[in-house]
Amino acid sequence: MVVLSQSALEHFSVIKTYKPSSCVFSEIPVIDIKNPEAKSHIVKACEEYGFFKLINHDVPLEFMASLEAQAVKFFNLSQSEKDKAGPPDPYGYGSKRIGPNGDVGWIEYLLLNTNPEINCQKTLAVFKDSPQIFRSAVEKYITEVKKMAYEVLELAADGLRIEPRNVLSKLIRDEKSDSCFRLNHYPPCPELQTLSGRNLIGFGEHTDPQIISVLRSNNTSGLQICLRDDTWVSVPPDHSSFFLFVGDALQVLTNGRFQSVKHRVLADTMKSRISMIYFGGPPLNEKIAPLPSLVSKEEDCLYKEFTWCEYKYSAYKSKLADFRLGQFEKN
Ligand code: GA4
Repeated sequence: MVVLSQSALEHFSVIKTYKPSSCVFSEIPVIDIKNPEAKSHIVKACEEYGFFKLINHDVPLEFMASLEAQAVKFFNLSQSEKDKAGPPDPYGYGSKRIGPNGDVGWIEYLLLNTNPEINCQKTLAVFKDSPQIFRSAVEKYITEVKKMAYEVLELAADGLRIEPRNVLSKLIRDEKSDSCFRLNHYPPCPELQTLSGRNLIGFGEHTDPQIISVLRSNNTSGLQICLRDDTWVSVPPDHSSFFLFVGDALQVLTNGRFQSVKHRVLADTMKSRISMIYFGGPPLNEKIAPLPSLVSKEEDCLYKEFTWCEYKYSAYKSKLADFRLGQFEKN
């Protein structure tokens, strides 16, 4: 008989469970960034799914492996050590609680600003003798992933035939860009499967507020995306590729031509899932509105103009699953 600890039971009562969905996303768009047709493939994938897998990139695999090793090292520390890097306000270590409004999941994480000077000290202090190794692994990885994200946004602009080709990438390239980075650990959860045959939610359904998100995970499954017909499909993991997500701000900039994708992560019953995600956001004072070249007549403009700061503020007042763009739509 499986005996659940009291604390596990308490968590299961608040964290949502789902009947396992066996549907694997077999048509996942796979884009070779070096293919001469990549620009049109990216546009098609962003229009149809708001999501794609990117292969043949130049991010060294050893950068992914070293950062994953650092993440494992951190998450293997005792709870009291990890707690010293918390709470996430919004940066720092968090466990089970996601955001400030009562969302919870079977997860622990480190949320960092991509500018290491911001809010990183309490995290680095936990690495005691080797904070520089962690910091350098994060920096090397982020530098390469950012370069790749710029390239993807430039290819997207080419594919959309908008000019200049850096009209999107400059927003996340700006030195004041408000981008962040998260290391997630979804511990395995064998008890729940045995008890009820259901899956436990690791990170609940949501869209990312930023422009673009770049995810890399180890080879443990769990990521699901929601298709336009509202069905959820599982994305097979691939530790040497990246998965890219259109965020809400890119939906607005493209006047809804690209759509941000709802996604979630389910905890695995047997294996730990480790993921690292770069969220490319614009500077806080940047005005976000549909690009004029993507709006033929003024009446076709779907969104009101807002600053990234206003959007972020409203996101932090919302629950994870809320439809955050609703209040910025024109009627
Ligand atoms: C979702 C995307 C990123 O992980 C994140 C998340 C943030 C958080 O975990 O602090 C939010 C969530 C995310 C959207 C709505 C708000 C803010 C939790 C939450 C309930 C770091 C982000 O930028 O927005």
